[in-house]
Order: sequence, then structure tokens, then C-alpha cells
Amino acid sequence: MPTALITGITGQDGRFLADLLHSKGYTIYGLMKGQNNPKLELVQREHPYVEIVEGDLCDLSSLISAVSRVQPDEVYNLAAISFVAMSFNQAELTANVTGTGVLRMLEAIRIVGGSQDNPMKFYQASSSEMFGKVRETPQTEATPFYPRSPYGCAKVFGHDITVNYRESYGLFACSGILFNHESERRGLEFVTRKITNAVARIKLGLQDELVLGNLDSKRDWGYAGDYVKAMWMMLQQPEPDDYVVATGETYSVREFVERAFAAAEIDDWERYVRLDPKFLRPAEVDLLVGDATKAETVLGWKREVSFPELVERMVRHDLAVESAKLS
Ligand code: NAP
Ligand code: G4F
Repeated sequence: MPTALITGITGQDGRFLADLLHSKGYTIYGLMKGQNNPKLELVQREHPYVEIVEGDLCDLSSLISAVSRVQPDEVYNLAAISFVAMSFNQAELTANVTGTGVLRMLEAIRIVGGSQDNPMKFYQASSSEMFGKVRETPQTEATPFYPRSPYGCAKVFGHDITVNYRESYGLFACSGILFNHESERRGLEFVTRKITNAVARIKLGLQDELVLGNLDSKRDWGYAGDYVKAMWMMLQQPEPDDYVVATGETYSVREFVERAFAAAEIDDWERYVRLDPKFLRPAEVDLLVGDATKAETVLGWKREVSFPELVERMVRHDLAVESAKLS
């Protein structure tokens, strides 16, 4: 069976992808940074089949040594500074990890190489943030990029260098332009999980308000478990290519909030929500909605979890987690 190396193994997508590849019988290695990573225990407990290799996207020699040791058939580069708001405050770090980190990973693969019959395939986690101040709606693989954050700029570099290595060195390198995808494993810093966690805590009397920034921005939100399937499908094609992965629907942050409170059977949500300008960004992405026709027709990918199901699932999960803390 094939061997996969996943960077970003402690993140939302890394964990879903590990589950998917495990169900397909892969041998899985996860790249982990830091000398005492607090998420090591979680990965070992919930994904015991993952073998950890140490490495950091900022350290080329660690990536060469990881690729050389693992000899992967497939490399999924999911690691990044992925929080857009943080990228404004730590722009250089974001450029280094989220942008130049992709180049280092590609270099590690190019230097170590695979056999000619069995090349190492590469997946890059590109993002709809690259579309930023959108030039057309819906956004497709052909829509020009107009990033609005240091994160978006770094992702554009990561995307372009992936295409460049494919064209320059014949690497089997794919870029998945994924729109927002969420789950019960989403970090609490992202708006969806911040909302569902707060709703659960308000319902249980543990918190009395939810403080947010811009309620008007619109996102194309899907379920992470559906999206990692598209990543795998891209690497199973005869030729490498780039694909948009999206639901084709868009909802505002306000609509997410309303649905989340409704899922917890709280009617008067406005009573609990306070706005604070500290959560506004220096430049915002107002609207994202993707056209995944290419992924649907070429890969046969299809999303399974709808927007209402996604919100309900996350609220249900957070209610269970917060209730368990009480007992
Ligand atoms: P996430 O939960 O924030 O996970 C990010 C991962 O990157 C973590 O495992 C983190 O490890 C790792 N990482 C950070 N800096 C690193 C470094 N210097 N070296 C090695 N690893 C490092 O992100 P996600 O939601 O799973 O997203 C996965 C990828 O898809 C990211 O590249 C993200 O930008 C991209 N993306 C996400 C979405 C989405 O909606 N989720 C949409 C489009 C694209 P630690 O835990 O050790 O910090
Ligand atoms: O949940 P967010 O932080 O996600 P954002 O910025 O869309 O980025 C996510 O999706 C990208 C794909 O398009 C990924 F590439 C990226 O890695 C990440 O996974 O914010 C969503 C929206 C924004 O418009 C933000 O301004 O929610 C708005 N928002 C309003 N109040 C808030 C808040 N966002 C956060 N995180 N916290 C708030 O209190």
C-alpha cells in the first residue's frame, strides 16, 4: 500500500486526511514541529496509526531528512500559519511558513526525488483567500487572484511555485484551491467554531456573550471531512492539475450566527452578540463563493454535508463537550 507524508498533522485537515488514508490502508507519517508539541498527545491518542516525524517548514534540512526517511508516494502539504487575522500581526512569519515553506517542501521532494516509475506526488493546500477582492463571481480555477492579507499573499506564492515546479521539473504537483471548510475539529480562533462553542456555553449558562467583528462578510462554507476526499482524488489522477473545491453556496457570518443559536433553541440571539472593532481586519474579504464544476466532473467529487447540517453538527458537538466538562 502507498505511504503518505502529511504536514500539518495536528491541524483540522491533517487529522481528517489521516483518517481517510488510514481507511484506505495507507502507511501514514505526520510531520510535527517543536520540541514538546502540546498536540502530540491528541494525535497519538486519536490517530495511533500515524507515525510522527520531526520537521519544520522553516527548516529545509529537516524536510529533506523527513522525505528521505519516509520515502513517501504522496506528500500532502497542509502545514501553514492558517489564521488570516494573525497573518496581519505576524506577516513575516506567515510569508516564511505559509509561502516559502511550500518552496522548501518542493525542494526537499526534488532533491530526494522518487523513482521515475514511482514519482513522489505533491498536494498543496491553496486557498480561496487568494481570490480576496474577487474579480468575478463565482470563483473558478481561471479567476485572477487579488489577495487581501499577508496570508493570502503567501498562499498565492505557494500556489504559483507549485505550478512552477510542475512545469519546470515535471513534478506531479497539484494545488487544491479550497474554500472555507469547518468541523468539530476546527480551531477555536476561527469564526465558525468560536460561534458554536460560545452558543453551547451560553446555552449551558457558562458564558453570557459572544463578541465578534464583521457579521456581513460571506463565505462558502463546507465540511472538512468532504474536502479531504478531494485532496486524495487529485493525486489519483493520471495528470497533475489544480482544482477549486467549494459548495457553490454562500452565507454571511450573521446567518451562521442565527443558525447556530437556532440549533441550540435560543431565539433572541441578538441579546447575546456584541460587536468589537478589535476583531475587524485591516482589509476584509467580503464575499467568497466557488464553482467546483471541474472537481465534480473530472474527480467525481461531491460534497455530502449541507450548510444547515454543518452548523447543527458543530453545535451538537460543542454542547456535548461543554456538558461533559460540567459532570
Ligand atoms: P490548521 O488547523 O490551522 O493547521 C495548521 C497546521 O500547520 C498545524 O498542524 C500546525 O502545527 C502546522 N504548522 C504551522 N506552522 C508550521 C511549521 N512551521 N512547520 C510545520 N508545521 C507547521 O489548518 P487547517 O484548517 O487544517 O488547514 C490546512 C491547510 O489548508 C492550511 O495550509 C490552510 O492554510 C489551508 N486551507 C484551509 C482552509 C480551511 O477552511 N480550513 C481553506 C483553504 C486552505 P502546530 O499544531 O504544531 O502549530
Ligand atoms: O473564520 P475566519 O477567521 O476564516 P477566514 O478568514 O475566511 O479564513 C479561513 O478560510 C480560508 C479559506 O477561504 C483559509 F484559507 C484560512 O486558512 C482560514 O481557514 O473568518 C471568517 C470571516 C471573516 O470575514 C472575519 O472577518 O468571519 C469574520 N469574523 C467576524 N468576527 C471573524 C470574527 N473571524 C474570526 N476569526 N473571529 C471573529 O470574532
